[in-house]
Amino acid sequence: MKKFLTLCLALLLIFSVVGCKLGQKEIKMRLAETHPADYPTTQGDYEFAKLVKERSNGKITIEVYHSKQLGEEKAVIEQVQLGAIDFTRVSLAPVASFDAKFNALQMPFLYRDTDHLWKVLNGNIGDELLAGLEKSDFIGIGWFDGGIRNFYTKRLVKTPKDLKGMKIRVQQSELMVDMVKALGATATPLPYGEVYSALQTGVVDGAENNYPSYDSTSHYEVAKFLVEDEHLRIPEIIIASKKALNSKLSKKEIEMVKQAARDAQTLQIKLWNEKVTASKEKVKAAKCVITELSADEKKAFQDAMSPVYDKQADDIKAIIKKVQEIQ
Ligand code: GTR
Repeated sequence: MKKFLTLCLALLLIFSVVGCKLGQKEIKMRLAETHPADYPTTQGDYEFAKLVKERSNGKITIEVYHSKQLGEEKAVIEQVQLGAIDFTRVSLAPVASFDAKFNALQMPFLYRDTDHLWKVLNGNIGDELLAGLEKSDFIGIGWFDGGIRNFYTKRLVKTPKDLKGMKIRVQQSELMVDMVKALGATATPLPYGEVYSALQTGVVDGAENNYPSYDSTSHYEVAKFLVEDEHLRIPEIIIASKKALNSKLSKKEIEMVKQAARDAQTLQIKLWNEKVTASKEKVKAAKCVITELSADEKKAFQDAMSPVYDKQADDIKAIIKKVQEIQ
């Protein structure tokens, strides 16, 4: 009897040790990022991964694969949807092909300022849209700053008329194609990594992006005229695979991960602002021609956007209205 009891105790001990170890098994996950390691979104990804690791007591590790190691954004988003990649930080533009409602958060000239943008993203509208991603097999994790986008070209542009007939690279997004068409230019959707050579070889005459991207991709070397028309503020988004997360993490852990992304925003925004200033100085020093516009001159670009707003479906128009009403 004594022997039997000892055996039972020993087995119990073994099972509890094994069980405990299993419970603590390290979970490794991958996050795909298009930008290089020192870019503000990538630094934000690292901060997010650090917070997740700390808050899971070392159980959950998110490895950041920067510089397109896992592919271009559109292909990566598809992989996330299938569950082959756990997370990605991408621009909202290509995400709208999976859930068109997101166009309501990236219409041209939508936000009055940065404060307006953050009230929308971190408020009910942003939360509801992130939650809606589950229908498309994603989990919306959180937002980063993607700044303001301007056109840059091989010839001087000051008015929408100057863009007429030019070939302009846009992200792989119907909305961005419509935006450039409304300005009388030809839209050429291309993956991010192909833009430099497209500009260099004259496949396109220009593109559009924020200052940090204009700088880090060296597009400024081959498209020297930038016009500060400020047509877009496209948020950066972190999305995850619903399939992968639901199989690897508990509901509580998923909530913790979302909070970690929210808390990583502070550092990402700080680094973003610093980078915008540094990039602007760098491209000016490289003799790029920066054309500043008056409010009236910017309005000419904005006025050209009415057909893009008119084209939106009613449900999207309703969200746009809500966004515009946020004070
Ligand atoms: C950048 C954005 C990237 C990518 C790129 C592009 O501003 O951070 O994720 O979408 O623009 O224009 O393709």
